Amino acid sequence: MPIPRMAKIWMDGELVDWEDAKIHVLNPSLHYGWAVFEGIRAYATERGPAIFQHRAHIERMFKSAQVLTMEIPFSPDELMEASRELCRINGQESYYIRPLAYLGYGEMGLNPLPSAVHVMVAVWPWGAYLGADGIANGVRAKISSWQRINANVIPTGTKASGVYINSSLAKIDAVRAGYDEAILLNEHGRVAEGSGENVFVVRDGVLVTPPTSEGVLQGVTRDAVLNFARDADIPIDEVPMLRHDLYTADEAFFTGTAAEIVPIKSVDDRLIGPPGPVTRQLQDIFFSVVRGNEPKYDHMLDYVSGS
Ligand code: PPE
Repeated sequence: MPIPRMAKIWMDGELVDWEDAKIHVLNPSLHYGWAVFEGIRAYATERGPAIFQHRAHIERMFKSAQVLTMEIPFSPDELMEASRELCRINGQESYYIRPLAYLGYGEMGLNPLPSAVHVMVAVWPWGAYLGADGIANGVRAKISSWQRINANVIPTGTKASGVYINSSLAKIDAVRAGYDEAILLNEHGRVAEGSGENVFVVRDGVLVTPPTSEGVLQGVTRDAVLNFARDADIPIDEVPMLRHDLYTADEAFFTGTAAEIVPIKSVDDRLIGPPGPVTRQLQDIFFSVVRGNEPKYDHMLDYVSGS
């Protein structure tokens, strides 16, 4: 996905011109994948761009940093203000927001502790992650031969950069085989998640998703969807899932910040079907909330104008 060039990037408290936001090639985070990040979206609303579940994302980033023993030299409020500021000055209606905490240049070797921690935040418009047609009509998923990392390999609730080698290996295989997205199984052979999404099925009217103890990221979108479902009296079951549960689902979908809510129309060529009523209902609620059209859920939005 080519990144459109914006005016400014935030680096350690300074607004830097887009093309000057550079680091040294001997940066240890580049060599060892030792960094933590978030993916956040700001949506166009009548009151200007609004960031969905901003604090939840930033809090997760601090938890990721805590696990990696990285001390982020800014407060959550400072990082949130950095994102709001970038959304205000880069002149777009909607954005993907990417904060990253990484190590500084100076040390090399596998002990990250002597390296200073730096933070950058960048924003740019990012359209439908799995395509507009994917959101409308569903995507074809393939179960990966790559196993999802387990919590004793790298903590799975941690959005660490290096973890994404696992996701990317799965993504490559799925795309090369002609599918849109991969679904990874955990070390027990049960369903974990997509390369960058949580996965849900609907079975006999019940919304089912694996619990985080299955080694999946506690997705902010996943939490929001569970919340919307609860409020809409859709029964929920967070239980381990087998691939059989995917193949025989009444409905299935992915959730993620980049992906949003994407129906899954088939898994390993077993047809699930066009987007079903529960998927549609949850998509409708989600897109209405993020566009600022649901007063009940307005607390989930951080309006960058501050009003
Ligand atoms: N699982 C994984 C492995 C994952 O990377 C994400 C987000 C999710 C689940 C959903 O989490 P949430 O966004 O909080 O609902 N993936 C991010 C990175 C995607 C990328 O290609 O980069 C994202 O969606 O921003």
